[in-house]
Amino acid sequence: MILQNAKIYGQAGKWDIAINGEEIKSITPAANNSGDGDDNAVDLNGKIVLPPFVEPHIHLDYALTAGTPRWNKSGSVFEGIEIWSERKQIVKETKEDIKQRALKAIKMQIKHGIQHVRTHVDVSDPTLKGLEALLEVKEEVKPWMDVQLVALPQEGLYTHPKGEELLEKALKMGADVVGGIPHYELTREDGVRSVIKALELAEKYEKLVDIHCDEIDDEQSRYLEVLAAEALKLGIGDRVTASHTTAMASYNDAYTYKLFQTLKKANIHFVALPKANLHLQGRFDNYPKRRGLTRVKELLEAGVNVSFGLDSIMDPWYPLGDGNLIHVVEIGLHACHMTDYDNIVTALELITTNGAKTLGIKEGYGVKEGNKANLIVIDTDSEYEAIRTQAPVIYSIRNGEIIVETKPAETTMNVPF
Ligand code: 17E
Ligand code: FE2
Repeated sequence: MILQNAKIYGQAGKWDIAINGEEIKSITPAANNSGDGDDNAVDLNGKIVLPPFVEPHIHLDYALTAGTPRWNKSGSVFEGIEIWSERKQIVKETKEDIKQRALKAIKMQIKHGIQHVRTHVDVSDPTLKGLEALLEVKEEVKPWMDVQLVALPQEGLYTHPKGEELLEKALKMGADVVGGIPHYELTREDGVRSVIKALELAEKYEKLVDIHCDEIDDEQSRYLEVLAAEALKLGIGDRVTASHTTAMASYNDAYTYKLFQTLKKANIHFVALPKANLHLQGRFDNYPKRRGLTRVKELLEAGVNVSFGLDSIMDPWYPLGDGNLIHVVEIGLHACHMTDYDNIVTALELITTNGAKTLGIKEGYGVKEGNKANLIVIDTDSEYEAIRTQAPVIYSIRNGEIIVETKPAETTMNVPF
């Protein structure tokens, strides 16, 4: 197959991308007749090619459960946790039921050009059937999606009586990443212990770490400093992610200045979830209401890696969501005051290269000769318009095969101008 007249995201000019089997064979300046005689030549007419989107933070075991057994009335993180806990008692799902929901959600993500996903999985359920389901899903979807599993002690590592035992079991079963939720533990001390424990387990089992960290509008919630400092001391920052960190939006600037000195040295990754946290945070504020998003712009300016994720597809925390990450980027740029030209034209890095770094995808990611032919095409020839129009993914190519093709909507207008 040859993709003719492609624009490569962030690069000038037009290119012909020749794909041989599963590999990108060559990328050469566009020539008018390069595809002659090749039935598999696709003229992209300057449309943008990128590496596949990376979803660095979703909860696939929760997907498509919103409203059962009840809707989240307060819209808060904490009511979400309560509802999920109730649901586990009331709705007796089998492993197969969980798999079916996760597969439906993954299909939505594939449709939107995602080929790499990190999903958190609740390991507070003593049967660990959610993890069993997702371990099977991970294998089954391999031809279309790379899946990383985070063992998340959703009901607390020390708050849940069996939290620690279940987390360790989940890691032995094959979870790739150690999770945590320190702001949900009963005391600050338990929260600190849970972060330290997560890092210890990551070292012991050679796993990555991704903590739900400070997902609360409490300016006193300071587990991020513990996570960053411990990762720095252990020298494993590149394997550690702080997710949500919404409390950072409420920290005072003097403290934040000091915190940033640690973050710059620690080299940990951040995931912000703009749609989910705009919805979940500020729920206990009267006016003025906080946005509840971490300091994305400032982190990026400090050279810290940040990616964007969706968090939820219709679950007790968030009632909407369909897997579309360009939409997350568009909203996130607004929410983080990043709607300046430079941030708009580089914004898709938030859901491509930055996410890939977070997941630890070291090799073979990117539109480059010799890499796997895993790439997507979006329906625009401009980085700026990609955001403004939220350009749809028109092709997703995996191992040299087109796995998604979308025909853009066609509109006829009967107006005189
Ligand atoms: N669990 C949690 O603690 N926070 C969230 N935002 C979601 C699940 C979706
Ligand atoms: Fe989350």
